[in-house]
This record gives sequence, structure tokens and C-alpha cells, in this order.
Amino acid sequence: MPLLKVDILTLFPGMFTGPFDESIIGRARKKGLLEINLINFRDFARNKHRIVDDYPFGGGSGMVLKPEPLFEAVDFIAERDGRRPEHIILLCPQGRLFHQRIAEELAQKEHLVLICGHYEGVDERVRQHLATDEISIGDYVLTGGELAAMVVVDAVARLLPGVLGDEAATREESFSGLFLEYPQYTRPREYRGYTVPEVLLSGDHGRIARWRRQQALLRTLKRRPDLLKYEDLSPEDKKLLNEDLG
Ligand code: 9D3
Repeated sequence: MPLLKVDILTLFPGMFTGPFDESIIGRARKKGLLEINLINFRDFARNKHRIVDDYPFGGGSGMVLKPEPLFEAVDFIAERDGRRPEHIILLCPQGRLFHQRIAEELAQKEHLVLICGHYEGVDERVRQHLATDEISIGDYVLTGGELAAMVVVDAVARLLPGVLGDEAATREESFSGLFLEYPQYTRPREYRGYTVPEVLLSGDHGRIARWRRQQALLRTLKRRPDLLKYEDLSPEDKKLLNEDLG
């Protein structure tokens, strides 16, 4: 049994090959930790030309995805599983903004159904009576929900136990939550005259840890003040900001 099963309803299943077959997600699927099923909901259009969209009632430009193929694709999932899925997420610009906290919440589920629209709107009855959740990945306009679904699956899958090497997992825990990363360097010590900070070569692990935390705090305060308010820092971290670590 996989830790998480994801059914993705899309008109463009081919868009997902690559992101889902390579690297960490591909490996998680091969290991059986993650099951991803791509379901082309055009297969559930009963009309002769397998049409999945139609003109909007009331007029206006653009087409609207019809409700029947999406409802019937979910019926198919329910019959396959012998129960109706509990979490059906519509990817759409009107959804709640995706965030690490939402990824953590979704990583606790056993089964997710993701619905991707493309180009156009979705009949409101899908939103109201089929989807149980709506997610947007940010305030910019995409051509469809597919890339958003890939982002959500990627962010959720890497939280499943066994998906990442435990090295990365440990690092995440030790460095609480949503700070920006400290600067990292590898060999060579000098490249084109650009050098590595002396502290990292010092072998003084206490000083290195303090420098890294100081750098992460400074970067976060400067670049992402929305993530961290100076006032919320512990007295130790406020003191650390004033240390000269090299
Ligand atoms: C004219 C109104 N547009 C809404 C802002 C229409 C519209 C544009 C783009 C409707 C759908 C889309 C396709 N986008 C998605 O399906 C989508 C999306 C996005 O565009 N941005 C961020 N997150 C998401 S999740 C799904």
C-alpha cells in the first residue's frame, strides 16, 4: 500500500510525464511510496465528439468545462475504490493560496483527487458539489491547473516518510520552518578569485553554526520580512545578529 494515492483529472496527462517520472518523485513512485494515476476526463464525455466544454449560459467569451465528465470521472474513482474520495481539490485561481502548511496538511491524507481545468472556467456546480477544496499556487495566470497540480504533488510527496534521504529530512527539522537558507559553498576554496568565507574553513563547528543561523536570520529579515518580524526573534537570536562571526 502506498503512503499516498493521487488521482489527477486532466485533459493533458502527457504534461505530467517528466516531472512525475524523473528524480525524487519518479523514485518515490518506483519504491511504491506514492501512487499517481492520470485520468483523462475526456474519456468520461459521453457525447459523440467527446466534447468536455460548452458556451457559458448568459453569454460572454471563453468556454466552460461541463460538469458531467468530471462528476463521472469521480464516480469511476469511487467505484474502483469501493468508497467515495474524501478530498477532491480543484486547482483554480480562486482557491486558497498554497503554502507549506497546506502541503503538510495534505501529506497526512491517504488519497487526494486533483482536478485540473485548462484555458477556461469550470461549471460552478463542480466547485460547489464535487470539489471539497480549492487551491491556487499564486497570483499569476497560468494556462491551466496542470502545472499547479504538479507543484502541489511535488511539495506534498517530499514530505512523505522515505521519499527524501534522511539527511535532508534531518536538516529540515533542525532548521525550523520557513527561514531562508544560509549561504552554502563547496570546493574549490577559490574560483575566479571568489573565495569562501573563512569561518566555514575554520573547523570551529560552534562558530559555523552561529554564522549560518545569523546569515539565515539576516537574509530572511531583509528579503522576506513577511516571514519573520525582528520583534518575534528570541533574545538569543537578537544577540546573535550583533555578533561578528567573520
Ligand atoms: C479572466 C479570469 N481568469 C481568472 C484569473 C480566467 C482564468 C485564467 C487562467 C481561468 C483559469 C486559468 C487557468 N489557471 C488555472 O487553472 C490555475 C491557476 C492559475 O492560473 N494561477 C495560480 N494557480 C492556479 S491553480 C489553477
